[in-house]
Formats: sequence, C-alpha cells, structure tokens
Amino acid sequence: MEYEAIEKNNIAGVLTQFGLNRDDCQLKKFGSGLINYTWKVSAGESSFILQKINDTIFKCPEDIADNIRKLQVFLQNTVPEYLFVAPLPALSGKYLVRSADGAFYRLSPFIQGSHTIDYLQHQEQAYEAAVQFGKFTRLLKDFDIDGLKYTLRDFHNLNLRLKEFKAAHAQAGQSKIDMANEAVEAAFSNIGIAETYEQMTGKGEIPLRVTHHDTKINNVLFDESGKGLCVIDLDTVMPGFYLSDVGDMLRTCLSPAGEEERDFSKIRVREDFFIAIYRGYMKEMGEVLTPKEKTLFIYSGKMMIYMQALRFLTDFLKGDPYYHITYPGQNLVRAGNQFELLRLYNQQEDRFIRLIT
Ligand code: ADP
Ligand code: GN1
Ligand code: MG
Repeated sequence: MEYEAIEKNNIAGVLTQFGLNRDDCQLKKFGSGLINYTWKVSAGESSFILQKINDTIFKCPEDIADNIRKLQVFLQNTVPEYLFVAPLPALSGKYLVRSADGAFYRLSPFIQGSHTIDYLQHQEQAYEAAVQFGKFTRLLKDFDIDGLKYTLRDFHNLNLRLKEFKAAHAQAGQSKIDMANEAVEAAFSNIGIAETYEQMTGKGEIPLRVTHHDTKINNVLFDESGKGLCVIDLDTVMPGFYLSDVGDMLRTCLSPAGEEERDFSKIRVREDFFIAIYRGYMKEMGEVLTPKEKTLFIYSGKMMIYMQALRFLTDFLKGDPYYHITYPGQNLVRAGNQFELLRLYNQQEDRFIRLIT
C-alpha cells in the first residue's frame, strides 16, 4: 500500500527529472531490503533501479550521494574495470532528485542478468559474497578515509546499541516486556560481547577502513552462473572496522534459515559456510589485515549477531519505528531468531578456532 501511494503521488515527477516519461515505464517493487523503497523501472530496452531513500533514517541523503561519488571517482581512476554500481546523474547533473513532497530519489543502472539471494544454498555463494566484500575494502585501502562522511553516526557502535536497548526496555509497557521476556533475558546474558567490543575497539588497536556496514547476503549481485558480480547498497559505506563486514556476512550466511524465519528449529550454523567466508574474505584481505584484526575474525560474528538481535528487540520494544514490518510482532520474531543464531554460534566457537588456527 505504501508503495502504491508513493507511486501515485510522486513517481511521474521524479522520473521526469531523470529524463524518463512515466507512461513509457513499467514499475515493479523490487528486492527485500528493509530500509529504502526500491523499484525496477523498465523503459524499452533499458532498466533501472529507482530508490526512495528512507530519510527518517538517513537524515542527510546528500552525504550518501557525496560518499558514493567520491568512491566512484577513486575507483574509476585506480581500477576502471571494477564494476561499481553508482547512481546516474539527473538532467540537472545531480545524483539525487526531490519529489514534490520533498523526498529524495536516485536512479541506478539495473545490472542486467544479475540477481540477489536471501538464503544461501551452496557454500560457493558464501565464498563469492566474501570475495566481493573483501575486494571492495581492498580496492579502497588507499582511499583517504577522512573524505568519507558518517551517513549514520555510531551505526555499529555495539555499546550504544546496548544502551539504546536498555533505554527501550526501561520505557516499554508491561505487555511488551512480557512478550519479549526470553529475548530480553538473552540480551542481558550476552552482555560480555559488548564488553569485549569496548576493549577491542576503544584503544585504537585496530584501524578504520572503508567499510560497507551492510554485508548481508542480499547486498551482493550474482550473475546467472552464480558468480559474484559486485556489492550494492552503499548507503552505509563509512569509516569502520572490518569486523562489521565479516560479522554481518557470518550472520546472514551461516544459517540455512534467514532472519525472517519463524521456526527457530530451522536455524543452524554451518561450518563449511564459515570456512567458505573465511577463505573468500582472506583471499582478498589476507595481506591487508593486521595480525590483531585477524584474531577478531570469529568474534566479529558474535558481535554482529548480538548487535542485530539487540536492534530488532529495541525496535519491537519501541513500537517498530525503524524496520519495515509486515505483521505485528515481526521485530520480536527477528530478535528471537537472531538470539537463537547467537546461541548456536557461541556453541561452535571452539570448533571455529580449531578450523582457522
Ligand atoms: P535496501 O537498502 O532497502 O536494502 P538495496 O539497495 O539493497 O536497498 O536494494 C534492494 C534490492 O534491489 C537489492 O537487494 C537487489 O535485489 C536490488 N537491487 C538494488 N540495486 C540493484 C542494481 N543496481 N541492479 C540490480 N538489482 C539491484
Ligand atoms: C537493514 O537496508 P537493508 O535491508 O540491507 C539495516 C542493516 C541491518 C539489516 C537487517 C541502514 O539493511 O543494518 O543489518 O536491515 N540497514 C540500516 O536485515 O539500518
Ligand atoms: Mg539491501
């Protein structure tokens, strides 16, 4: 419904600004992202991805556009053959346009023959995704990180996420607290993960790198043969720790059931997928990461699963202001799902240590 309302009121004017005529375009709601609104636009032989940026979350969409443009210029100069999916300029020359109601839109080329996946079936898919995310950070290792704006401040600051959870918990009504009882307990019993975060990141012992910050599996494009093509969803590319990128891959690739799964018995932690991610990422980043960073590879999975569980739980307790939902209680299901994944991940930790050391 939301999509239909947006289409009815805004899309024609937005397309005009990109030189497209609404009557010549077919629009289809596209993908399964939780933040932006995304359409595939087909216009004769050409296809595009049109996105309405969620400016409740991204308060300064221009910063995203600036960041992407800077990265694009750097990559064009250093590795022109690299497939970097950047927004197209509008007729005005700008990379963002505004609709009559003030919302921000961008248009990118649709990568022909590409597809995304929400659940992995083969470990090769995990390997390919890890290669793509590792390659992205490697190719940008000499990019001047100070040139990047923080599009979401403290986005992956685990201690802040914990604080936000505690505040939401303190303010939530009793019925929500009762419903979330098990998840809340898991949130408190895993607090040690946040203490480690403080120790590891607080002292400047690990470097800031160009970090994607949203490496879930549906942010990689695959070609028809299943080979990784490139990474997408660049809204959160900012200075950060590599832990964010590896951790979110582990979070979204290890289990055959994704974060939306309501039957938690389907959640598993697959060792062969862990190895595939390790190999894929290290193929690209093995010579770039410092020894200290390498010691945190396994920890990164815990950190990101825990953080995501806290974020879903916080959103549930606050009445779902952040993540799109399609049924009541969905954010609590997502949180419970992630805490189950965390429990299984914690159980496997010793095996993982043996596998990669
Ligand atoms: P969100 O921030 O909401 O996750 P994304 O930028 O990830 O938005 O886009 C949502 C989905 O649209 C992706 O998961 C992918 O399936 C598809 N998509 C986005 N950009 C492209 C592109 N340039 N070519 C093909 N598909 C794309
Ligand atoms: C959001 O945009 P999307 O759907 O790829 C979120 C990520 C979460 C993810 C959980 C800006 O990602 O941080 O890990 O949902 N992005 C933002 O599915 O908050
Ligand atoms: Mg996405």
